Amino acid sequence: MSVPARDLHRVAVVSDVHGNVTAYDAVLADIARRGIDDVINLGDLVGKGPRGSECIRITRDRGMPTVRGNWDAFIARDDVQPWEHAQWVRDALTPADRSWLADLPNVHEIVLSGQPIRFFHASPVSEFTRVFTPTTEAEHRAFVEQTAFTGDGQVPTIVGYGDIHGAYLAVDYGITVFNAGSVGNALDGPGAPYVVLEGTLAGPGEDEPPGHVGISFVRVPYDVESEIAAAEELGMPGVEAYALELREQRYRGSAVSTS
Ligand SMILES: [Mn+2]
Repeated sequence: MSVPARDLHRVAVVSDVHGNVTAYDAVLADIARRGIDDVINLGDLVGKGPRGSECIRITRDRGMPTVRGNWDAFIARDDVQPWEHAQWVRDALTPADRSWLADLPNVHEIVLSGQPIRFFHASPVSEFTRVFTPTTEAEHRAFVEQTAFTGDGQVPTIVGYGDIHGAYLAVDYGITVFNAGSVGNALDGPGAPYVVLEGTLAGPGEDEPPGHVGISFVRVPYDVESEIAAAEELGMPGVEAYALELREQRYRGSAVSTS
């Protein structure tokens, strides 16, 4: 009988880069060092940090599957932004950057080891609907709901998202939920976090159950002071709040959004 290819394949998952090129470069170098080619981006490429356009260029050049974050959506949508920092972020993007952001899909799906895995920025409801770590069965089930936002593909056994800037893993009720954390604006500790998924591209054989998917959390140190200096040099409004977030992982930004 023929045996399907069972080589392990690895996929890196990054999220919430937020214009922080220094952290993004460090994470992508770490991913490359591990020999991983596939990278999925869970959105919020822009805002909070100064170099959104460069983050978009890096992401597009690599052809990374990317879903739309809340910042991506409102920065791309509104000519006039509600506060100075957001206006500055928008004005620093090219028209091509903005239309690329606006056209991003809201969900991305892959299969590893025969398990459907779904990715979105914040929740299956929208990129603006924030959810934290699930504990109850109902909360776990909410992550795999089929909505107008996610479509009606296979019900996932694993869900990955970003948005809350805090990495975690919650496994229960047959549903695995992970948060990739924020590469560019982590609020759960120093460094730039991301996730590596490992499984087979081939599904299980007939009459075999789905295989296992490995989930690893990585944190990469990067030069925070050099990133803050870049933001200062570019004259980014709100640089003091940005510096506090990067140095101390303490949110002190605008009252409009916490992440
Ligand atoms: Mn974010």
